[in-house]
Formats: sequence, C-alpha cells, structure tokens
Amino acid sequence: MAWNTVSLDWEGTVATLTVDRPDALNALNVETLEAMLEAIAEAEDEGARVLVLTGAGDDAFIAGADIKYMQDLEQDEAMAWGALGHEVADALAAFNGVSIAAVNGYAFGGGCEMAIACDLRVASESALIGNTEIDLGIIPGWGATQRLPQLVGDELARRLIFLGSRLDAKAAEEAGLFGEVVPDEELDERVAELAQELAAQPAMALRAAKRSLNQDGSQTAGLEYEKQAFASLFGTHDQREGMAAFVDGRDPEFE
Ligand code: DAK
Repeated sequence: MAWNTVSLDWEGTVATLTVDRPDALNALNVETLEAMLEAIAEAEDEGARVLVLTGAGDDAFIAGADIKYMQDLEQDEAMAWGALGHEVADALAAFNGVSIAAVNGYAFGGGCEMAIACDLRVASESALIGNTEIDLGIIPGWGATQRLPQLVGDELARRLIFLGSRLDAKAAEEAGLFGEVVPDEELDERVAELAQELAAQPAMALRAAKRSLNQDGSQTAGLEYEKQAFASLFGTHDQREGMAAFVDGRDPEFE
C-alpha cells in the first residue's frame, strides 16, 4: 500500500516505517497516525521479524503530535485523538516481532511516546527527547505516564513530565531512555545491523520472550505466563535445532 506521509521499506524480513512530513518535523496528524496503523499491520501481515520506526529528513524523528491540529479540539475530539495515538503506540508495543525506534532527531511529546512504545531505542548523538506536553498546558496522552516510569524509574519520570525536560542523547542514554547512542552518520548502519541480528534469532522464542516481558499484570500472573510460554517452545523446530546444534557442536540453523 502507498501512503502520503508514511513509507514502508523492506530489507529481507526487516521493515522500516518512516514518518514522512519533514516540513512539519514529522509531527503526527490524523492521516499519519492512520497510515502508521495500516503500515504496521502490513508489516506484520507480510511477516516482518523486525520493525524499525524512524523519521524522514535530518532534523526530526517525530516532533510530537500536531499542535496545529490539536489547538482547537473539544474534549470529545481529544478523546478520539488520544485513542488513535494509543492504538498506534499499542500496535508498536505488541508488534509480532521486535520494534526498534531509530531516533534521528527531535522526539518530543507524542514522538517520545512512539519511541518508548517500541521494544528498543537507538539514537543519533544529536537526538533530543522529552515529554514536553506540560509546556502546552496538557499532559502526555499516548502512554508516557505508564511507559516512561518503567524505563527511567518513577522519580525521574515525574521530573521529566512535570518539567517538560528535553534530554540530549547522552543524558537520555544515562537515564535508560536510549539503549545506545551512535554518531549521526552511523545511525542507519547500526540500526540495520541490530535489526538483522534480531531477525536471525529464532522467531517463536523471540516472540515468547517479548510477550513475557510485556506482561503488565501482577508478578504472579507474569511468572505463570512465562512458565507456559517456555513450555510452548518445546517441540518447535528452533528448540530441537538449537539444542541439537549445541550437542553436536555446530551453529544452529533456525527457521
Ligand atoms: N506540531 C505541528 N507542527 C510542528 C510541530 C508540532 N509538534 N513541531 C514543529 N512543527 C512545525 C513548525 O510549526 C514549523 O512549521 P512552519 O511554521 O514552517 O509551517 C516546522 O515544523 C519547523 O519547525 P520550527 O520552525 O519550529 O523548527 P525549529 O528547528 O526552530 O524548532 C522544535 C524545532 C522541534 C524545537 C520546535 O518546532 C518545537 O518546539 N516543536 C514543538 C515540539 C513539541 O512541543 N512537541 C510536543 C507536541 S504535544 C493527548 C494526545 C496526544 C498528546 C497529548 C495528549 N490527548 C488526547 C490526551 C501529545 C501531545 C504532543 O505531542
């Protein structure tokens, strides 16, 4: 499928979803969110093992939700708008493979929220990130009050959201928001390398690990889920092959 403000490109089983509104620093409007939902579904339907999310141009990952669209919304419209953004963030979080945010510039507000909905984050040295919504008289509306504390801890998440702080890449890495930071010119190559490494992992095991890690109920329920997921892998090609390869002293050939 083709979209005006989003593209989906493939390299083997790695799909890259690029938000492409560089004139608005890739700010997210309704059309773009709807296109993202379709692109994520297409990547999943076509068997992507890894989904990379990034922004077009040199300046921005996603500079946030579109403020020009939001400024006159009434409460019922804001509710629908919030729900649409949540749907996209949830689709990234639940993606049937690994999602990676390649943060190549500004990631403010809803841009930060899309980045933290992904499984992993790799950023360029010049990236800036923050939940800056408070400066607009609102709060994060696409998941940061729940996802940010899990990444950086409760106290820091409160400070970042209350103050609308903008972190540079190094500070964000130290805070646990970015998994790694690389020179700007190396971002694409590093993300491609990580994505291919993940794509070569045994897919069912990766999915089971992700779903276990994503359990957000009680620890008891999570441990039960993990137990079931672990057992479900036995008898799969990759489990038999991985263990046979170990016993035979050779490299495994996963499906
Ligand atoms: N929305 C719309 N347009 C944006 C934008 C945004 N978030 N960010 C940038 N742009 C546009 C600018 O208006 C400008 O457009 P033109 O004037 O040329 O038409 C163009 O992109 C270039 O921007 P600048 O001229 O400002 O570029 P600079 O390099 O000088 O500055 C900047 C870059 C990223 C520092 C600056 O543009 C900026 O501060 N942008 C806003 C960043 C921000 O505050 N982001 C958070 C947005 S709030 C909820 C649902 C969702 C949300 C909350 C609640 N519910 C329903 C509960 C989410 C909220 C947000 O994400």
